[in-house]
Amino acid sequence: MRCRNCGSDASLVFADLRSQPLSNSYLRPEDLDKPEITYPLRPVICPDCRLVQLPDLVSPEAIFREYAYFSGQSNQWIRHCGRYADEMLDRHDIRKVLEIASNDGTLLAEFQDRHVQVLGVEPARNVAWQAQTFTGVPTIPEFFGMELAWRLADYHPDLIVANNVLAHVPDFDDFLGGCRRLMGDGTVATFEVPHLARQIQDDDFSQIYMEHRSYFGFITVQRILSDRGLRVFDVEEIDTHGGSLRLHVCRFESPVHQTQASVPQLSRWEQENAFWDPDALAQFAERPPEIKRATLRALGEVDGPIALYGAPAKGNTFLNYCGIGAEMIAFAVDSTPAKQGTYLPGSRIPVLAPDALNAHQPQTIFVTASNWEAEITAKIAEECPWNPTVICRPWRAKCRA
Ligand code: JHZ
Ligand code: ZN
Repeated sequence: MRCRNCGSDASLVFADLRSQPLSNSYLRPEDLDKPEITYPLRPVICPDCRLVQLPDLVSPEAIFREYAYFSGQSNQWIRHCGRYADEMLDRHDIRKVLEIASNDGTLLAEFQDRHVQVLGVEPARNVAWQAQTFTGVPTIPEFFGMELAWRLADYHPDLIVANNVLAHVPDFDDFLGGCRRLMGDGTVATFEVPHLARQIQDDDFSQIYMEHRSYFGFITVQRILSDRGLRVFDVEEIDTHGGSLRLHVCRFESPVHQTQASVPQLSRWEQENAFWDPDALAQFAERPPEIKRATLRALGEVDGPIALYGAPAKGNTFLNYCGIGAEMIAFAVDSTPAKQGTYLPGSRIPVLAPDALNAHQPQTIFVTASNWEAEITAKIAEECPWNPTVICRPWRAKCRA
């Protein structure tokens, strides 16, 4: 394919997870006797800018207009948002915030609580409706780009937030051009993106799915931004979604924000640890088959029914690649009302409310949202007095609740 960022021919395979249905396309009962469209999950590496990427086989409309992910389902995420708001208000003079991909308004509500004016942009109509109606966050139910930026030209945000959205963007020029259009010399934007190096270090291929068009190393994402007039002036490594980068960004020429030592330090670390070497990145392709074999061995040793706690998109990639379905997993539970009563795409494992655990009392619970392992394991210890075995990252050792 042609690299989404620099146009080079990108054909070095990063992983081959076979063909899978969209990972956030949970099935309703009436969908069970219909075919599922699958897409080849075979991200490739650009030899020049090292962007790991999937082709644009699915339109954003098809993925995002009705969405099953509501960020407020995790207490840890809500705490993360509160800490972020405090950090940014301590660091900058912020009176107005714009969040792109604001989901159910969980993060913007934290700024509202701190008497900051907020505006969200969220293309998933069902999620935007929840933000507007229940969270009370003004939300524009549209995709962000240059056209919307021009319409928002009079908003003048002091802070633009774009968490876990850059990976979904098909056109960096349009999206980042829109961000730059809304920024003045003092404006700060923060982008949180899963860090490719952490995914490789943690053997984590579960975040590879069609919605995630791009997978970022730091040097790569820094250059994607600078090629579009934006400068990373600071970078933090944070624990969300299995290990992410929080990029602090300003207009390239801004005299206000000086570039911190964290930026060259992380670039140097990636170069010194072979995360800037396309051939080294391509070695990751060997890991999914090994992880699949180890996982099936671990789950094959389990006596009795297994339940899942959490029905994340990343779990669907993992289950479908490993060929794990309803013959091995009795059911999944998830706190997201929109997911309850559905079936996981591909594996067709039924998704129930968490109280189903007590009704069935499975002796083994598998957590596929390894990024929420601590929070979910604590909930299991609290909600499941029969002390089930909790399996997380089954290709490693099992762990108990
Ligand atoms: P979670 C999302 O992916 C969607 P997913 C998105 N595509 C993205 O980019 C990545 O995040 C970064 C449930 N749960 O957060 C809630 C409980 O039931 O790992 C969720 O359905 N009880 C925007 O879907 C799922 O687990 C709990 O106590 O992989 C977790 O999904 C907790 C903590 C979670 O994101
Ligand atoms: Zn490239």
